[in-house]
Amino acid sequence: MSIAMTPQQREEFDVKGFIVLEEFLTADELTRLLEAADEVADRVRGAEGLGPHDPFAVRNALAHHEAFLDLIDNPRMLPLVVDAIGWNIQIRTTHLDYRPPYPEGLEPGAVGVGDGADNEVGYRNLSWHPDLASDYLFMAPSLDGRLPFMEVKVFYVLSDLSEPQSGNLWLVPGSHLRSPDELVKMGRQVDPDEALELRLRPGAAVLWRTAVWHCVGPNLSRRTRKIMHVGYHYRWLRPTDYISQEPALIARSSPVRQQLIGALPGNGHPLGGNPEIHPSSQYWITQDPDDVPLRAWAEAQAEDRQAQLA
Ligand SMILES: O=C(O)CCC(=O)C(=O)O
Repeated sequence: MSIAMTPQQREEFDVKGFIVLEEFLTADELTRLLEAADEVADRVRGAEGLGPHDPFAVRNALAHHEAFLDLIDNPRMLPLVVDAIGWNIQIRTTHLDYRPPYPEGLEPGAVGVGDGADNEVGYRNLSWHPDLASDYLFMAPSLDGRLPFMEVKVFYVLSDLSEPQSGNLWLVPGSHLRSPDELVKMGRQVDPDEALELRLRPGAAVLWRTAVWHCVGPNLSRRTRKIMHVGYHYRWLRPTDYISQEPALIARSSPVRQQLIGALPGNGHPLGGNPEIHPSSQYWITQDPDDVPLRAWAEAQAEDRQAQLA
């Protein structure tokens, strides 16, 4: 049973591949995240020797600021995430993208093609792509050429992306149902009628299947693009941002948060009760319910919801 998603949201998520939630963040959450983004940006620029106009992204952002960490189990978003992908999940990636306006004279390529001077000087994610699919990552045979459902991300809009060409996220609605090979055969050029430039105000969030073809448009505005993505995938896949998080971070986290940051909250052996003769990863078939606290959490939420509806 769904714990938060409405039937209409479920349909949008299944058919288009994403759900837009305008004004999702409260004013306080947004202010805190923007302050965090600027603080982390100052630190990263100092550490990497970057100038004020250089774009950059920070991965494993949750380890860089408490405001980013708090996003992973945001109490209004986590129920939607669990409805979308289930409870046996962890964070694959959390990333902050900080993209100042393009310098004067920098010529962007066509949207999604990645053939402009902006691509050459290192602006990232300008070409259409689904996540978790490329010739060096996932070109394994599949049932019908389509990507299996592996993860969702939540895109949080921190700066104003309501005007076109402000470094907006572009999506091809419904493309999670198409084969990545089709995109390759199309020369990664998408019919403009099929592409959607999301125009969103600060505080909006988008829960999306990352198999949806997407890209970032150029930032020809006068504002820095500041956004976060929080990616959740199944615990039996490996995260991209970490092997394991810092022990101190794990120790001070709640059990649900421990699960989300890739730890096993219970005291059992990660390979189960008979690790020598019959090892069985507890990220797969979990014997101790305390090792997957999001399950009990989701079941309690579902019961509450049922009681409310009765
Ligand atoms: O920065 C963005 O909004 C999109 C990032 C992206 O395309 C990716 O991480 O695969």
